[in-house]
Amino acid sequence: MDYQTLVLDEHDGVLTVTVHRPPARNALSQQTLIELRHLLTHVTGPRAILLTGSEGPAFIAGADIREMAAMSPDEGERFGALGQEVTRLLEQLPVPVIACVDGYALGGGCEMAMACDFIYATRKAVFGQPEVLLGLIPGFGGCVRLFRRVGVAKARELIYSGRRVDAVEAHRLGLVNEVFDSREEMFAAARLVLADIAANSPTAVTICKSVINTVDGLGVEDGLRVELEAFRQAFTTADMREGTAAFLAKRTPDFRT
Ligand code: CO8
Repeated sequence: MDYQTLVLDEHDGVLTVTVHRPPARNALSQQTLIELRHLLTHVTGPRAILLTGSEGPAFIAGADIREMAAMSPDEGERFGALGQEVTRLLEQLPVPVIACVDGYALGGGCEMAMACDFIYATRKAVFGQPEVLLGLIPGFGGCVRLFRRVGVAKARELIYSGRRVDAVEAHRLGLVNEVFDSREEMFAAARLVLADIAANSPTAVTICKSVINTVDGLGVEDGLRVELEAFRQAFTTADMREGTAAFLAKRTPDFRT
């Protein structure tokens, strides 16, 4: 597929996906979501993904309001389902995905960021779910994911009020892992943490991601059962044999998977 609204760049196994619609503040049009769906269902090879927006005032200023304004309820539902599918694809990729947020991450932009494993941001970042200001509701998973990150009371406050929070407050709330002074510092730190992750067993990291996704929303008993099954799975891998042997031999592990 020829991507019109995404820019891709792969370096050292890290694929940077940049949403690029500067005139619309990188808003998610149907075209952008179809491109993201295509990319995420076909991507093979990178050991990690960075999701960002093209440089400017916004990371992603939400779903495309111009397109939504003309949609029937059926079309709106199809659009919502497409956005949800993209967030689920991001969340379920077997490799780590970091959102690098510089500027506005509003509505669908905040929802895309929350579908990533974690979020790094610049001081310029602004987060919010302002859908109710438009007579809409968060439809790409905001009602489902925000409270898991910031707690249910804060999520209610943010979603009902449509209030925006800056990067420092988003960090305090646990929505953002770290705040950086510049875009360059943010990307450098993201690459550094991905290098740390890459030094570990890729299989074990993938299993951890799958367990965290699966237990999200389960009770403790069911969650522990899922974790135990995955723990058993880790024992079947060559990485586990190599990692434990390397520790005992006081050498660096050589993970092949
Ligand atoms: N969609 C379409 N166009 C947009 C969007 C958007 N979300 N945001 C900005 N634009 C466009 C503007 O219309 C404007 O276009 P034009 O130049 O043709 O007039 C251009 O981008 C620049 O916008 P501004 O002049 O407003 O730029 P500023 O830098 O002053 O402000 C803001 C940037 C703060 C991001 C501001 O543009 C803004 O508030 N945008 C809207 C933010 C918003 O409300 N987002 C939530 C949208 S709803 C949503 O995401 C729902 C997700 C779930 C959908 C489920 C479907 C069922």
